[in-house]
Amino acid sequence: MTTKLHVATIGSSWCRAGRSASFALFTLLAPLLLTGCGGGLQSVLNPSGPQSEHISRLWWFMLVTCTIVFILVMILLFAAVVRGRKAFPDPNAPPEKETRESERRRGLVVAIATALTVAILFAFMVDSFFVGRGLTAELDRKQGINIEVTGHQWWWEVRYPDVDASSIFTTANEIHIPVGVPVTFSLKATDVIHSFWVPNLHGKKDLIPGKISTIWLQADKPGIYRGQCAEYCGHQHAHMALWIFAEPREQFDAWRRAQIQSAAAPATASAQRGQQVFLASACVMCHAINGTPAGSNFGPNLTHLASRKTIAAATLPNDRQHLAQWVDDSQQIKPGNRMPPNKFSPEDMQALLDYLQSLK
Ligand code: HEC
Ligand SMILES: [Cu+2]
Repeated sequence: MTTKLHVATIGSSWCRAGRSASFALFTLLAPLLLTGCGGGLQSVLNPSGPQSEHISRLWWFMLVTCTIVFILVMILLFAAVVRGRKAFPDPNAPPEKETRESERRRGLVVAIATALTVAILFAFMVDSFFVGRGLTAELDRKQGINIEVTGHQWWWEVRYPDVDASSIFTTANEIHIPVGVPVTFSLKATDVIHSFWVPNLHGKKDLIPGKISTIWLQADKPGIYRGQCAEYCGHQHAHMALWIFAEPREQFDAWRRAQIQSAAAPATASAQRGQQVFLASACVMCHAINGTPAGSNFGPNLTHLASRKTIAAATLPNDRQHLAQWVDDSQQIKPGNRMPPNKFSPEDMQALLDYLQSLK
């Protein structure tokens, strides 16, 4: 983004002659800029796992080959225009008779160009076939961990299954995974089709109501990767993002242990009052806080809300001010989302915020 703006600013300050050059440069660089210039948190060009490595290699192979072909075609076209002008200086004079020799030469050039085109397209096909095989072959290594992701309008429900029922937990929009471990995602949808896409780690995979699809990925570098719903799913489709936190195993295990716990009992008088406000209002119709009577899974599970960096599918930072705005009237922020406004007295609101922020 910043790079794009930067280039645009430079472009506009150039003189007229420089402008067409800067436009050409921009056109050449546009694909790179659109993908975030390779260093991005949400970029196909910054592969951080084996799958995305395959995909980005194929991408570069196609880009470089097509660029060379494009430049060659332009050079030949230019040469043909220049030569054509020289060949017919007088537009009214009849063209020279073609000799058999030059006709044969042209035929040969066309044949070579056709053969090259077929060879290049064939190379693309073979390479994308092997990339496709590489992406699915590793699925057979059914080790590692499983995560279930359900797409809702417009947020992601994330469930960590376990053979031990007491270790199962549910969170939302922020997915922690261990580095260097294959992670199998089971993808579901309850309303419309969504698509799970974390470009640094893998390609897209649709979430289709009534069907479970799986995608396998692995993060080789620790880091935070942004993902996004990649299938138009209604009004707030653009605000349906997610974060993947790829962490060293010990850090992941510590996070997991904390998430399994029920919510901490409110420690202060204000938080206690906040809990009562929560339990006495509509929140319990839609949200679960494990360890309290609130058990609905219509909306995101709030048991460890305060451990998340963002709320509302990566739309807002998770701080007191944004939490207050969200609870008061989330429709101002994310119009059409499935949470109604809530009107509280200032004291009740402060108590509720104290409680929500205590849910570490
Ligand atoms: C009719 C159902 C409903 C009610 C009632 C409701 N919510 Fe929600 N809430 C949702 C849904 C759905 C979302 C997800 C919205 C989105 O991101 O698109 C949500 C999101 C949230 C979030 C953000 C969670 C996250 O991790 O992104 C918080 C915090 C929250 N609600 C708190 C409350 C509180 C507090 C109340 C009661 C005062 C309440 N909600 C009442 C449905 C509801
Ligand atoms: Cu979606």
